[in-house]
Amino acid sequence: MAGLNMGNYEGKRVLVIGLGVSGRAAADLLARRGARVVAIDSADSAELRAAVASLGSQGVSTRLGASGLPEGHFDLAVTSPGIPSSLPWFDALCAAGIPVIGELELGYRESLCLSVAITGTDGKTTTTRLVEHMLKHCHKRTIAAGNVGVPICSVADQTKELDILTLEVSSFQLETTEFFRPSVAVVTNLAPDHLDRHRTMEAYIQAKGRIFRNQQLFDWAIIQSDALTKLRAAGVEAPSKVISYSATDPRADIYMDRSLLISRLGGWEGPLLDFDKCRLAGPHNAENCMAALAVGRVLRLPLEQTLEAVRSFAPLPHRCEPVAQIGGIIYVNDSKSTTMHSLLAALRSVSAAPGGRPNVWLIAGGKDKGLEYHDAGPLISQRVRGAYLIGETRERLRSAWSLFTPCALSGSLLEAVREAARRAEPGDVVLLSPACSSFDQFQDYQHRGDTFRQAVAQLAAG
Ligand code: UMA
Repeated sequence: MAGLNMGNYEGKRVLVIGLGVSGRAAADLLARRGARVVAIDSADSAELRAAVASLGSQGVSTRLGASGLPEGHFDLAVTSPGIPSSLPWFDALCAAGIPVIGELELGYRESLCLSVAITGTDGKTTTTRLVEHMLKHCHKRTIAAGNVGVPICSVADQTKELDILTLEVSSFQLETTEFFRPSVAVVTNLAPDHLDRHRTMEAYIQAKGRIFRNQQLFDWAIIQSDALTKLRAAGVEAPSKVISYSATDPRADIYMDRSLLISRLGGWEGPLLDFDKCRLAGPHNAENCMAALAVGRVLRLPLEQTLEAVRSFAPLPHRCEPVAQIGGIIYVNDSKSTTMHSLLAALRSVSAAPGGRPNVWLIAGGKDKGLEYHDAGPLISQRVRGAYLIGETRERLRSAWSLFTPCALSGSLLEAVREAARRAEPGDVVLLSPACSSFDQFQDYQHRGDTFRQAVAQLAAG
């Protein structure tokens, strides 16, 4: 069932908090529904002023550089995902008895089709794009929205023309949901992330678990086995029908044996797909394919067409993306890696040297998300010849890893690429897999990955 158009916003006074893409989309949707919208942001810059200019013509009152809540009563407040609930604004809204929902909840309430929602620590965007590709290949009308960069509020009006909305949802977005109920919910994996915001792994898992909160018995939960164990240990049970999947646990409903993805689900038993025939690579991507196949199964898509779609899906940029081979050295851009979990997946996926000697020159580091870095030590000692560390976390990474591999601090990504290239030999891999977010030095992970590509292109040019 869809979001049911639960709200009547005509004449209501609504406060929107944060004027990034989500806040702007929420303010725009609410204004079109007849609400009297006041939208605030603690920042004030020429860029932001230009971005919010069009909202003024819709009657939205915007306040940049806001340090407190605007005067007067509000019927509702809608927050952006990046606004932490620890912000004093939340306490003030609560004290005033003003209901607070997130932009995802608002967009969901205004949407008019079924939704598939995908969350997890890593692999969310790949799985979301893969499900979108598969649905389109099977002639279903869908749009990918949510944490992929397209706020759900910006597509809510198009949902009446869709069969299914494919949503990537983050722990930040799930924290402020109330009635959000995807018909199919996917959890790709759970590993430490965003601990600077959630503080504990327990709180992070609880936030992710909210994806199931309103599901019904007839809905579906498609959960990677290890994530299922962690959810259950945290007391989160999906009320819906559960399908487990894993590239490493042969007891899962969908599992991997050598390169075969195999189902043991009743009525769907047997090998489904030879993963070696896919354009995606690595066990983490095998799991993303299993999740997509399970979504296809529960949505009753024709198997042959779903298999064609999974086989033809091309890897997304900035994810274990080989960008060049220069003098026998392979350069891999994995800028999307912002957790230890994704760094480990990258180290397992890049090609090994004959005899299994360490052959990776790793470039890592960036903005601190409160993560623990020691656990990667054993795999780093097996795979990494040397690490060049950049950004805010470089000293912390050096103290965590220098027992396992030689570590050097670099002043910039460019310097790290040059140093790694100077030391690398044919058969080696220079891998950018930062395990940290990019915002200390770059606009976002795409900017970081593009900077890596440019540095490699300079090497190639001599
Ligand atoms: N702001 C305040 N006060 C604060 C904090 C922020 O006013 O205390 C303001 C900022 O000045 C800024 C605005 O809030 O103007 C930014 O809002 P936002 O951080 O919610 O960012 P949006 O531009 O609305 O983008 C959000 C998601 N961002 C975050 O979750 C941090 C995008 O995910 C998402 O694609 C987009 O909505 C559309 O749904 C990005 C992300 O990094 C890609 N997500 C995290 C991840 O993938 O790990 C969760």
